[in-house]
Amino acid sequence: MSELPVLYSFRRCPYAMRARLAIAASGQQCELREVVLRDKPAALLQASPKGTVPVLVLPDGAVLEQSLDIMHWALARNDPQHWLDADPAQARAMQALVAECDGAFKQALDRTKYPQRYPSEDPTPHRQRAEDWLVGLEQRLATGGFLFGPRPAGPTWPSCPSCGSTRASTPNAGRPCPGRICSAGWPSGRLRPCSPR
Ligand SMILES: N[C@@H](CCC(=O)N[C@@H](CS)C(=O)NCC(=O)O)C(=O)O
Repeated sequence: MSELPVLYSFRRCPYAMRARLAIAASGQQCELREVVLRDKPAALLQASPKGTVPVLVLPDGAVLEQSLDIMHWALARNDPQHWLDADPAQARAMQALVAECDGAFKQALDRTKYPQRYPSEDPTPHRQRAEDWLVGLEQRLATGGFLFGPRPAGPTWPSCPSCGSTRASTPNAGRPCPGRICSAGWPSGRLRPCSPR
């Protein structure tokens, strides 16, 4: 058994990204095991048979197999940037936004990015739904600087990898990416508009 927690991750997975972001922000040390999704290691499947990443295996053998659980594990240990600071009403609003991101937005995003997986569905309305949701985020950013006020807290981090993923899905020249939000500002904690491409 490793002395450090072991994080099974995939570089481009937005769920793994947010887990890694929280772990980095909290300063927790982990052993990072990058996996190939089409050839998952036996140790990952043994720890978490559902076969998604991220998965965090703690030194005592406990397994966290949801990205939000991993984020909360890390930030509960150390939250120097106060990502989790919120009054109860704000915390509920943040959770609702993350649920939208992981639910309706993700469904629309998948149907936009991978139309071949949904041959009986027209991707156009799904793309519109995804864009509408991103425009809502932009309106929040325009008023507060971040999604919930003047500093990066709560859902800024869980949702920004998915927003970046939307941008990555629209490389067609001449068309603005949906919602124009991109991930260019992560290191400084800001989401900011990206230029059309
Ligand atoms: N609800 C999970 C979702 C994780 C998830 O769906 N990860 C994708 C990669 S982005 C995955 O591992 N899919 C399995 C596969 O493609 O085989 C979480 O928040 O951790």
